[in-house]
Amino acid sequence: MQEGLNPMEKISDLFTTKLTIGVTGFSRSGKTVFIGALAQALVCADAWKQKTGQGPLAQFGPLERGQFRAARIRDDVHADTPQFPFRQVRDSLATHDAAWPQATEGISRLVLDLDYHTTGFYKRIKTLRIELIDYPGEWLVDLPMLEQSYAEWSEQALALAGTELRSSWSEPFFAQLGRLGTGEKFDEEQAIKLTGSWAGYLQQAADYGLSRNQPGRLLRPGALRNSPVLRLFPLPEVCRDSPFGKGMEKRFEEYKKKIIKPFFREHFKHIDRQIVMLDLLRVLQQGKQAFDEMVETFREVLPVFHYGRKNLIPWLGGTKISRLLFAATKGDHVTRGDRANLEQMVRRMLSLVDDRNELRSQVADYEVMTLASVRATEDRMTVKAPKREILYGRPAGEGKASQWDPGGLPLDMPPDWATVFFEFYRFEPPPMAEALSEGYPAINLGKALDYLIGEDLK
Ligand SMILES: Nc1nc2c(ncn2[C@@H]2O[C@H](COP(=O)(O)OP(=O)(O)OP(=O)(O)O)[C@@H](O)[C@H]2O)c(=O)[nH]1
Ligand SMILES: [Mg+2]
Repeated sequence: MQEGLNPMEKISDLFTTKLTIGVTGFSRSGKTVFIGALAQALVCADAWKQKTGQGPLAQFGPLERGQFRAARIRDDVHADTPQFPFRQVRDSLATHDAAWPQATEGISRLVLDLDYHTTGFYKRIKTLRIELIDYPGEWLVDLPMLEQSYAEWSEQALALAGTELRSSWSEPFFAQLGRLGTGEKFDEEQAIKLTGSWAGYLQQAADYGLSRNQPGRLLRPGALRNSPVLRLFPLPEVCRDSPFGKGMEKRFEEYKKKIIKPFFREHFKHIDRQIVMLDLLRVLQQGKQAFDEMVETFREVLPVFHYGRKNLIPWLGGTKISRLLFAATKGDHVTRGDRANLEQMVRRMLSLVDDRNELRSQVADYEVMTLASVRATEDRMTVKAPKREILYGRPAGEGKASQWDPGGLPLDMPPDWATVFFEFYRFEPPPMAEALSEGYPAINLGKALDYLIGEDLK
């Protein structure tokens, strides 16, 4: 129970059911926009109560059945952990010159109390508390490091850094490494410099859309920025026996113990439902290498979602995630007909990832959806024959909204890269005059919420 609550609140807290919903995905995948839009839609749900099937929460069962009463943001709960910047997101989106919210870093949470009527004969009012936790997908990518020694990790990370595409970004790191002696003393200044080069290389790879970037905290340090435990990078065999190499090895173990494990123990372990934001469109636009790495990264990370005690991380004592939703985000960037294709692509990508059928056998329940948390485009048709679907919106850098043809999504999986023609326009949010009272227009936001918690409002 929370400090600072009055006695009535404390009593009602005892009868409140609680659910923790994890929201993850790589940087720029759409976590902040999703949480901001979902919270705004819940707070504004009243506006849509008489209009079944419309509004941002269309298909959220409890609202459509008339069970849902109201949602309240609870600033007083978990007042000691970073709070999701709900108001900043709203101030940025719900204004005349709407703009996407700023990138966020690290972990944050938003707590909402949802009041609803029970479904039985005696209609009682109950409260479901949802805690939305926004955490970087980059942190999950560190998981395989737990199983590795420093030597194993170094060999793998250096080999990856030397591959085509990545090698142009890692060159400064390798040049610096070449000047490191084989009997080097441990020197913090040296460690800072090399970490800077390694982090710079990782950032360039991430900006390009590549996903196997370790240590993930170098990209998303959260509260640990500048902390010595984040001065970590791989070393080749010739350097690993020196005092410098031994110092790095110690740091690697410290990183596992003090950074990776606590995140899983303190946060991940308590997640009941999980949504994974997947910006497949950007990966498709970047091409084969970004796509292949994403499949590989998912293959390594997927076991973390295994349900129950026999999960990949035995020291954790299992995970509780009973519903896992893969959301193909920014679904308003493809034409209407392609939204079903996008969902289908994610399903096929998951079957590439999951060649041992673990999703079906080890994950409690999972679903795939195309999602646009804030819809920035309208669906239109061309006027002249042959008519085809196009998007109406304003890509970044354009003065006004007009019609755009993003091309079609590839139908094969893995795609035939030579024939992929898809253009990702970064659409700006339109002015949304009624956003403060009605929420933002969306695609499948209510459906996503219904999958995650619909059955819990009984
Ligand atoms: N059109 C459209 N664009 C979206 C949507 N969601 C996210 N975006 C775009 O994706 C960008 C990143 O979204 P965020 O929600 O900030 O992504 P994030 O996962 O929180 O990223 P980090 O804070 O960097 O980890 C936004 O600035 C938008 O350009 C959406 O529903 N529709
Ligand atoms: Mg964010």
